[in-house]
Amino acid sequence: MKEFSANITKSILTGIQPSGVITLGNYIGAIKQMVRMQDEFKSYIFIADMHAITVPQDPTTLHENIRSLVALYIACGIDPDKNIIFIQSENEYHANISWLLECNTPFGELSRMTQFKDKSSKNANFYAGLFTYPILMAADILAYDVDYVPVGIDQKQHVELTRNIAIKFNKKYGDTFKIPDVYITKEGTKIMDLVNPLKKMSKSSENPKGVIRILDDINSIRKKIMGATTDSECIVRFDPEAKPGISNLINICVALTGKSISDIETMFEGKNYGEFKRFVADTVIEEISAIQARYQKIINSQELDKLLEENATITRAIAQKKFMLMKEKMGLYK
Ligand code: ATP
Ligand code: LTN
Repeated sequence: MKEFSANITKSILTGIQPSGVITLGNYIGAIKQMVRMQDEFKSYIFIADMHAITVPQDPTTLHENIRSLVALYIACGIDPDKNIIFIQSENEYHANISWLLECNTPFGELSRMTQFKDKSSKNANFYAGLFTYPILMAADILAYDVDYVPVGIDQKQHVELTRNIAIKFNKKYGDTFKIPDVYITKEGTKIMDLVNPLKKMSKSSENPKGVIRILDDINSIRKKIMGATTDSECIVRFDPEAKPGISNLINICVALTGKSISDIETMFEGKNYGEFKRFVADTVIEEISAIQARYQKIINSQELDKLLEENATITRAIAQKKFMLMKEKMGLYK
């Protein structure tokens, strides 16, 4: 059975929605950071599939994306021996805890969540789960008594709600939850869309030419990079305002090679954009093909099933204990 190293004392938990195949932007901006954190914290990383269904999903695609995301994380360097990687819906106690928390969350406070206001204003036919989503997130977090919750700034309000729910619950029923702190993941380099470099590269983008997905075929990755929007200056120079396309390609190189911006500028002094793009494509392809090779070994392996089963058992036991404690505190039948 997996155990965290004894000299690591602080814990983190974070969830990722399986809303599509991850992009080069997700890899550079989020996953590489998680890989760096895994030596410092006990890390619970889960696939938030129950959060994903708060908006309509195609069941077949969703099903594939869940397992694929687990395999991709491991292929990208998230070490299953250092992290507990699990699937949210495999642990029914998240939903059970969520219900008990729903009955302890003021409606007014939940109504202030800006993500709900944004998402519900875009489509009038939304479901109740979109509204109660932050309480499920509170359940995910509070079940594990973690110290920190690493999230992007857009999720900060949900973690603050989690803290408020936990503080009030502890006051009302006695000590039940550890109060977690939000850990705002420092904005890694933001990778931009290759066709429109003024827009973030995003999983849900409509134009596939601007987005590199980690599972894209290698030839199409090369084509996308060779076709990336640039400018007419023909000098490889970092200037995000005047030259967003070239600066984005420089950022990709910096993130993947560890070279500095000026190293890259010097390397391509007097050379044309074609040569620079070939270098970018080679660099990206080298990194992505290594990930894809590892992914292919993992995706259909029985070890992956075993890992997910084992981690479901571990996390179920932890969350069940918290659920039983909550039931007892709230006076439910035990
Ligand atoms: P969606 O299109 O579904 O909104 P997304 O690709 O924008 O998805 P998120 O799921 O919102 O990505 O974010 C997952 C993580 O990846 C976050 O930590 C976020 O900061 C990071 N991330 C997303 N896009 C980029 C990007 N283009 N550059 C750097 N980091 C990114
Ligand atoms: N809502 C988050 C995903 C998420 C999460 C969590 C993050 C679900 N439960 C618990 C941290 C902790 C998102 O959409 N990125």
